[in-house]
Amino acid sequence: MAPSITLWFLQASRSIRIAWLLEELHQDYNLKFFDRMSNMKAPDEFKSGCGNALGKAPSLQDGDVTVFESGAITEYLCEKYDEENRLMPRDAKERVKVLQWIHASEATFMLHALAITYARWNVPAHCKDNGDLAAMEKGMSANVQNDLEWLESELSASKGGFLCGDKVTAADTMMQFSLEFIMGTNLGTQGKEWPAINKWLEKCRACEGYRKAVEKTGHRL
Ligand SMILES: N[C@@H](CCC(=O)N[C@@H](CS)C(=O)NCC(=O)O)C(=O)O
Repeated sequence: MAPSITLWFLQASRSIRIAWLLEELHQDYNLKFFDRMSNMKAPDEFKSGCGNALGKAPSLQDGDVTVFESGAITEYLCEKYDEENRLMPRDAKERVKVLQWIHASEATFMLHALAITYARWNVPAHCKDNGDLAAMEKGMSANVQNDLEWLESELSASKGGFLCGDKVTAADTMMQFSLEFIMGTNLGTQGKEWPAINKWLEKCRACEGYRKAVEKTGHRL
């Protein structure tokens, strides 16, 4: 039977969060894969077909339901398909921790890091030459470094090596992309090392579900 789920996937993007989650949930899905255009935007076919009014990735269709915003897609998929509560714990205290990371991945980590990306993309060339951009980045790195300190200390205290214990949860499937993006493009890191974060990223990359998602989608940052 054809899978009911279709993932609109843009290379390289937050879409990998959802592909990884679908693998962890053992759900089959159709993949609509698109490369970015030279201006980094999604192509028109993606924007007109994905069902997200903003034309952003990821977007997911499941039967007659369309969901976008990676955090909302994550909550939707867990509610519908995580019958054993592996990705989203049933226990209220554990569940709230996972929800906190799901929301922090976008509303804290990506928010602060993207301010730097947008500055890099948009400042006039002379600001790059005269050091203004570097000064801006230094100022904006304060928020990112706070976020990274928090994550570093949580991971250092984690007994199982993942964000919420010894198994992957939706906290990891959401947060991993944010950190790959921040570390991979040195957004606010200012040359500092984050050993617990790096170790956790290695652990995420080694997960079978993540490797399957990368293989199926061709995701590469
Ligand atoms: N908060 C949204 C962000 C969506 C978003 O900005 N997606 C980017 C890729 S990571 C995108 O579609 N960019 C292409 C474009 O703007 O055309 C989410 O978590 O899904």
